[in-house]
Amino acid sequence: MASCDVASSCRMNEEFAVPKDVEEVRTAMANFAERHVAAGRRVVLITSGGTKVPLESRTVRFLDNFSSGRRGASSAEYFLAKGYAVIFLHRHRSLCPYTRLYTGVNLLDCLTLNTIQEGTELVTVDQRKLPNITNILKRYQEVQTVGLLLPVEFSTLSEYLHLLKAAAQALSPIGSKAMFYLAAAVSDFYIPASEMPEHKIQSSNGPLQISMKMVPKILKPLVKDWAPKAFVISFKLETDPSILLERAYCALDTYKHQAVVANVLDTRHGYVVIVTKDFQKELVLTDKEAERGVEIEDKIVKNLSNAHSHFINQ
Ligand code: 9Z3
Repeated sequence: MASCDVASSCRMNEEFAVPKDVEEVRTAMANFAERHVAAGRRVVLITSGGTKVPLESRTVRFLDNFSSGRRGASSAEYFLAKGYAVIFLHRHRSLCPYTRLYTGVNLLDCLTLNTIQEGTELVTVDQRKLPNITNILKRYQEVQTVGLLLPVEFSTLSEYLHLLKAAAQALSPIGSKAMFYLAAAVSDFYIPASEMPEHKIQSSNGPLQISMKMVPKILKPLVKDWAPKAFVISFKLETDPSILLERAYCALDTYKHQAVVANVLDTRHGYVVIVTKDFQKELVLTDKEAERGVEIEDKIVKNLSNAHSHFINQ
């Protein structure tokens, strides 16, 4: 993958529209991190879901990166169970912690309306249609009561880039207590605002040819300048297994961060390799584990939170 240097990060504001609420979100993230570190917790920023790259300013068409958000959402639950406070920077309408478990369920089919007396109605839930709902609800309410989860949404690549930069700056003061777990699927290509047609591209003009620029590699300034003491993990996604490890080591070597989680699209929920400068560890989910409802994210989070402890103590 080619890379443009985001040291030219001044270009970021020109070519990627700044989201209106970025300052508010930065403050919310900084306060969240400060409060939880004061209470003895570590903070993980999880990115999740795919970025959207518009082809027109008044967008009808866009280029999307595949990610359901399951990896990020389930990892968030395991980090919360380990005592982390979680900033969940995710694609609008991708999977979210806890609710992801019920995405296949039509809520209205689980509810019954009972008339208790005239004018008083009670809605009841059929728990058989929402597996394990009491435990999940208890866990969700504990998380909400303590305010352990801060959801932040993005849709476009521009929003993702600016919000990730803001998060890095907000978490910088907590140093090594911050972890970045970058599971979002981020576009490598974009059309700069200055070159984008305003209106819907007309098919009457014939076949479409698009030229896209390389997206600046935001990991470089994140590791080097914005949050230099943090524990940073990126994800490497390939479809060809034969180049996976080579690409993962290449990323580690280029960005000098702490770990890469390498996965192949088709097998991503059953097999990953964690690559660091000190070790390479394969994590496999057996069929038996899968039947028992074990998820590979449980193993990923265990390994990485241990590595984070080691990093903090160093
Ligand atoms: C991943 O590799 C994630 O594990 C998946 C998770 C997106 C495959 P799902 O959300 O899938 O559970 O459906 N994320 C990183 C993808 C990415 O864009 N990586 C870039 C690359 O590989 C580097 S930042 O070049």
